[in-house]
Amino acid sequence: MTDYKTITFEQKGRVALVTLNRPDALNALNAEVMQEVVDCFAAIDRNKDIAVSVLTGAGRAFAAGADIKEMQPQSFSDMYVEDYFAGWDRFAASRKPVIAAVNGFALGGGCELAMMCDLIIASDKAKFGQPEIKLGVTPGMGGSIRLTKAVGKAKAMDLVLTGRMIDGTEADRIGLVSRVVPHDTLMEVALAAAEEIAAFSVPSLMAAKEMVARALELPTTEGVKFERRLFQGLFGTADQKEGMSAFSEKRPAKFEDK
Ligand code: DAK
Repeated sequence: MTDYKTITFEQKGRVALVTLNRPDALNALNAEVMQEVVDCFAAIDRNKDIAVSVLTGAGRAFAAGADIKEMQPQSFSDMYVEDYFAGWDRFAASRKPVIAAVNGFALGGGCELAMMCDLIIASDKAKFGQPEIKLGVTPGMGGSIRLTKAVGKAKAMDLVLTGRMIDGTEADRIGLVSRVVPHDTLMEVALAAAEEIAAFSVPSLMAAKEMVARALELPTTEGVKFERRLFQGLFGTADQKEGMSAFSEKRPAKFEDK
């Protein structure tokens, strides 16, 4: 789980820290990065000792988008037959919570990757944008749908049609990010948030993630039913008994992810 070329993986207690590590190319996302990220997060989902992950980028960027040099020569049939970049759907389907700690440029596929995560904590020096229009294309990794759901049509059209960048503070104001923090405190805040979440029971974290994610896709009555079934199911866990007993006994809960 540590033998990667384009990313780094560290484990800090129940928190995984995954860093996109092509700083000379501003962490541009090529096929190798995608495969390594997908493999790494599949391993995190299988690892019983990890509850939460933080995804960040080395150097000046979170990720400055898909690798333009890799994409430039490709034809329609290359893209279509290989289903280029479809692997990112597997990352988006990760079952444990993922926090994007956005340290710099999050452009194009980099902004879309951040939006696949569950929380986005941004540095005030971060730069978000969907500049694909300047390359003669459009968002292709879910940006048109996830961005529009996050910030609404008016702001999404502005970003997608002009390709302009916004900073972390504007991204916070329009609802694209969960929190914006001073640049120097980014990793401290992101890891503290991850540790706070990692103290909870993994089955309830997975259920919470799944229900909020489905809320964006389901009609209200179906979403409420889906939430209720997951909520009811958690009464089959030992951690529900422990969490509620600990409350009554005025002591901290000791969860076992069971
Ligand atoms: N791809 C490849 N290399 C990149 C890159 C990228 N996206 N972004 C930066 N680099 C490289 C630069 O080429 C440069 O490399 P060298 O020339 O030194 O070899 C190095 O990183 C440093 O960049 P700059 O010299 O340009 O640095 P500056 O500070 O001057 O400018 C910048 C920073 C972020 C403003 C600029 O680098 C920039 O505009 N980068 C491109 C941003 C961009 O357009 N991003 C969107 C890419 S398109 C798909 C799904 C999704 C996608 C595609 C397909 N399918 C499902 C099929 C996604 C598409 C995209 O994301």
